Amino acid sequence: EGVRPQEYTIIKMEVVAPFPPKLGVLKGKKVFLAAATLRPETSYGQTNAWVLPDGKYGAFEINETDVFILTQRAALNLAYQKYSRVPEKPSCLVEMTGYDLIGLPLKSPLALNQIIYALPMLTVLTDKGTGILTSVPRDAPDDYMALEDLKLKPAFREKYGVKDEWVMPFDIIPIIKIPEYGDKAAKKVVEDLKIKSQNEIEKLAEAKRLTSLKGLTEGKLLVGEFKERIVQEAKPLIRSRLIEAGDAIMYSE
Ligand code: A2H
Repeated sequence: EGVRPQEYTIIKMEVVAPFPPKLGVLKGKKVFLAAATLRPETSYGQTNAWVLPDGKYGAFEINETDVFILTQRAALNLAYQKYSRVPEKPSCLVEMTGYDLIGLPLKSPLALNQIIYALPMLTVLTDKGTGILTSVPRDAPDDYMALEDLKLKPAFREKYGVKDEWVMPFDIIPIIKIPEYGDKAAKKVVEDLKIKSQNEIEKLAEAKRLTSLKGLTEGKLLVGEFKERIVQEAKPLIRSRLIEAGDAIMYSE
């Protein structure tokens, strides 16, 4: 844990009805996977959500209309933050594991892919953020490698009941161009460092270090309202747009 609070943006990834039996009690409500990100400006390039298969999650009523799926720890944190109506002891409408979420179809704000799916990632931390991530494999080395594992390893897909069509067609859209790394920065750096799996945590940390700073200061948006702007200028503007539209909230821990 750092000394300063970390400010995340929670992206509201809406679960498309009809819900599976496990989420049946939520019928008629607006239900979102609540994904914590530090890079809301990459939302255009979302290809899926990540959940931890063995992770414990719950569905919590956030205000009159919205239900968020996230860890209980994150729900408790939200209860003390201003924009939510989560009572101090948030009650869980239904408990679930990551397995119950795999394959859920989602509509996510700004995503150029209309429908994306929740997929398994083995390195998701349940004591950080909401325990749910949005995936942008063009720009995030962790996301790139976890998606490669699913694409290239049929046994891995089978183990988690992941259908081919939830994985295959999504990461073709360029979002950000970094002079040194091109418009597929995560792929470039992962290949340069010869990373072979999502479990190579130290090498992936190095890949993130290399892409993060350059991405922020030299990366240029290739799509959307703030096209041609440098990432660090576009980030607060895109975050504000998302929040004003009711598609995101701030979350700190
Ligand atoms: B970032 P920091 Cl495009 N477990 O979002 C593991 N990782 C988590 C997490 C959790 N519970 N919650 C959030 N994260 C990820 C986008 C992104 C991110 C891009 C590029 C880099 C990047 C799309 N995924 O992060 O340790 C989320 O992934 C590079 C660090 O709090 C979140 O931002 O600094 C980031 O880690 C927060 O990491």
